[in-house]
Amino acid sequence: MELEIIDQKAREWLHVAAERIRASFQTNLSIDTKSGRNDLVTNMDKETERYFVEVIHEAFPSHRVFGEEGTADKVKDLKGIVWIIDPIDGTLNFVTQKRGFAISVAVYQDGIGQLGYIYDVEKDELYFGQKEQGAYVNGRRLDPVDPVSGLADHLLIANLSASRKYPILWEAIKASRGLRLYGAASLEYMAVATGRAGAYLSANLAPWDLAAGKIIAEEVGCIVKRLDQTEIDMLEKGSSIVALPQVYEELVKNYLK
Ligand code: 2AM
Ligand code: CA
Repeated sequence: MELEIIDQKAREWLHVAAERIRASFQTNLSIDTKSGRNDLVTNMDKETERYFVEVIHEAFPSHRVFGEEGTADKVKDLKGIVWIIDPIDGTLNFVTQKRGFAISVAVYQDGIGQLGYIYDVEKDELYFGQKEQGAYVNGRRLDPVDPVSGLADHLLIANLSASRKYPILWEAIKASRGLRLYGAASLEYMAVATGRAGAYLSANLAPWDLAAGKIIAEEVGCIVKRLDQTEIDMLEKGSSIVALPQVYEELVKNYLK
């Protein structure tokens, strides 16, 4: 029952947050750098995270919030209900293009992903997945992914740092239909979940980059792991692969062993 109320609230808050982000298109953003000149944070990243933290704490005082921009709680375990939030995934796209970014919100209960939301604000597309209840985009149910098509049938998404650490991945890209890069992990997860790409590989993602994507992608039959094929620990940064089942088998057997 509580999940139903959480779901209702999450949708309400996502729409408010998206509207505020859209309104910010007409204003001057204030942009700061974090770890380097292309690691950006804007006032909208911070304001959007602060908004979620405030409304979640007010509506559900026992829930904790784990997020990117430092306004959330210091989360060291996943006991109880923890919201894992990236207020703007794809900040560089947001700043330079005003498209290709998303709000990513996930609800984990005792470490298990229950609800995942990825809102492509510019396209007005809300992806949603609920554990064992399927996945949807704007209310339309997503089909399970194709379990038999392989690497040669699909585009691959891989970020370049992933291929530097795993040079053999260039061979996998050659064996695929080609390389694509979108610059927002959550939307790259959705490209695989909707069958527009066979896999997305990244050397370094944070929990908030993939927490919602993992729930949604697994609901349609994708495999989600670290590049070394271990399970993802939602408290740690690290590599990630999301792939259609047959593409995963081929990547592991031929390129990631
Ligand atoms: P962000 O826009 O929220 O920072 C770009 O390839 C993708 O990787 C985006 O989803 C981006 O999220 C994420 N990303 C960029 N730099 C990162 C870093 N240092 N650690 C983890 N994720 C990062
Ligand atoms: Ca972010």
